[in-house]
Amino acid sequence: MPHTNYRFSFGPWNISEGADPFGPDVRPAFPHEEKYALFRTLGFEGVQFHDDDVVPGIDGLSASQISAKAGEVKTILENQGLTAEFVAPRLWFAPQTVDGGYTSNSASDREYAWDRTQKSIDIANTLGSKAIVLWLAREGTYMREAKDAKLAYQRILETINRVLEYDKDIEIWIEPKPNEPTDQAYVPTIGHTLALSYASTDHTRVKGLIESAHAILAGLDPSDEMAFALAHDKLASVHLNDQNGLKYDQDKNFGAANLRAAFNQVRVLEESGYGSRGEFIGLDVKAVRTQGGSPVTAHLTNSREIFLHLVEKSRTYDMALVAQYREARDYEALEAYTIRHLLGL
Ligand code: 3MF
Ligand code: MG
Repeated sequence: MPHTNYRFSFGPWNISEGADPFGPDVRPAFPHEEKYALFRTLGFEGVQFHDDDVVPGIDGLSASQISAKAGEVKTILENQGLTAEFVAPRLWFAPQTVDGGYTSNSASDREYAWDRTQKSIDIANTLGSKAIVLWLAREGTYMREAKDAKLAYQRILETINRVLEYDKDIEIWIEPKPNEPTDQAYVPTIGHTLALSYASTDHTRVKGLIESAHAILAGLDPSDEMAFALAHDKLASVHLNDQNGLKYDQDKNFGAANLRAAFNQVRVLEESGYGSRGEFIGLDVKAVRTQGGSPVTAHLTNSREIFLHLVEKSRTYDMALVAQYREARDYEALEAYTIRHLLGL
């Protein structure tokens, strides 16, 4: 199999001011417009967007104003040699989304969620991106009795079908996550995602985006989650990062908490030829609050570098030896070999 030449992407939110729920910004604001010039020099050619990353203040703007602003960003991307990977409706900031978007108990709030989704599709088209991403942030509950869960799942499926109907080319990539900000989220795993895909009116356009940390938060192994999507040819993108167990969503650097689990993600992607059809290696890594300077970008270049080192580890993993150990069912020897390989011994 020819070796994949990986393309990398991240979203402008990954270059952040360092605020967390317990404290304000620790670095001066760095406007998105100035971020685009950094991508290529950092080794990235794809940009991931929320609708309001492209069009700030989107709720107060008319359709033509939104389209004009998206057009401006498209020109910036072209000038920088960048590709818009996807646009995600941000359905977790506005007052209309406090109880969720598509699954809100309020009909007018559900309409607001649809409106933002439609706008995201229009922006994606202007940017030349083929997909919207649904990270279903507030589609879930804190108190289980607060929503009719069956109805909620039906509403999510209805929304998917509505998108497929609204635009005959757009793809929907669902990014599952089991919790945070809600106590329990609907669509917590890639299994849920693909069930929705197959239940939709055009499953070929409904795929998954797997974030390593989200799989870990669900108590699952990210590489197996990826393999599941790959087995269905439905892994559209990834958010590689890391997570130190069942805590808040940490978005640590790729490989920083569990190098072996990171290796297995890279190995599974490599073995299936992920990326050979232009799929991006997306990174969703957070700049730590303690890091000085502005903009802070080392977490991005470090994560990208670790990924590439692990690609090398994957390409030099002795598959004949692995086959031999599997055949002999000597998984002790297989594990010892794998660890030695990762340690460079
Ligand atoms: C949430 C996330 C988000 C989504 C992004 C795209 C900050 O845990 O990972 O990243 O990926 O909002 O929908
Ligand atoms: Mg993410």
